[in-house]
Amino acid sequence: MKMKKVSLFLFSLLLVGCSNITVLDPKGETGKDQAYLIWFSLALMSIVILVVFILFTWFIIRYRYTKERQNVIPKDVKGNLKLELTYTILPILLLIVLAVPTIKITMHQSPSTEAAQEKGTQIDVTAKQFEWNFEHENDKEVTDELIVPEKEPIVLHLQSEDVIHSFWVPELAGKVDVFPNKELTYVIEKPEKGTYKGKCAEFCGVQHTDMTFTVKVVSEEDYDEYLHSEKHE
Ligand SMILES: [Cu+2]
Repeated sequence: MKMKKVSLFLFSLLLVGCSNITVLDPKGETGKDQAYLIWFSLALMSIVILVVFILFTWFIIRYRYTKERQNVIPKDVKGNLKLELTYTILPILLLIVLAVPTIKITMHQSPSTEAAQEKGTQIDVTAKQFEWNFEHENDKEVTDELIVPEKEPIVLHLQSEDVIHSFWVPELAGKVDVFPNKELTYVIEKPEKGTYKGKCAEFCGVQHTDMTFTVKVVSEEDYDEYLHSEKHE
């Protein structure tokens, strides 16, 4: 009884953390592709689980111990080609169906190692214990706040000054590891207008939890004005 209470408590703790899964409410194309992969694999897995549980339930009822059958010895079966082919080919097909969009989206989204020439708003991102520095095309530098225009892709040039960090804006994109001495180019496609929370997703030291930032996606006019304004918002 005590165990039950403890596990119930632990389980509710787990659920408390679920209120903020913004990954599943994406606000841009990159995030939408990632969420699609999560839902798609979940759907495929659910089909498998459903089939397994239906068969499982059917078998334990159909072949349960009964008085009538207690002395029955089942027929000796040596292989069943049809069945074996089915449970070999079916999982392979399922894995192929899962692999095609996964590989396509992963390849498309993975950061490139060279300072790749991608079209869009170019931002130099420098991570260090425990802050994010964003440098715009006109050398405007801001800490922990990234303001970008909507519609255009955001091309991030990520680098770390010290240890490995990880760039993550759950509603938009990520996670991308940020390394010292190695620049990565990562593109966030078609972000929608809004304000989003970002964080470091790689434990990087004692104040790792404070390594947060904000991303504001604004209209192109507002971005222009912001770029040329003196004061840092
Ligand atoms: Cu960090």
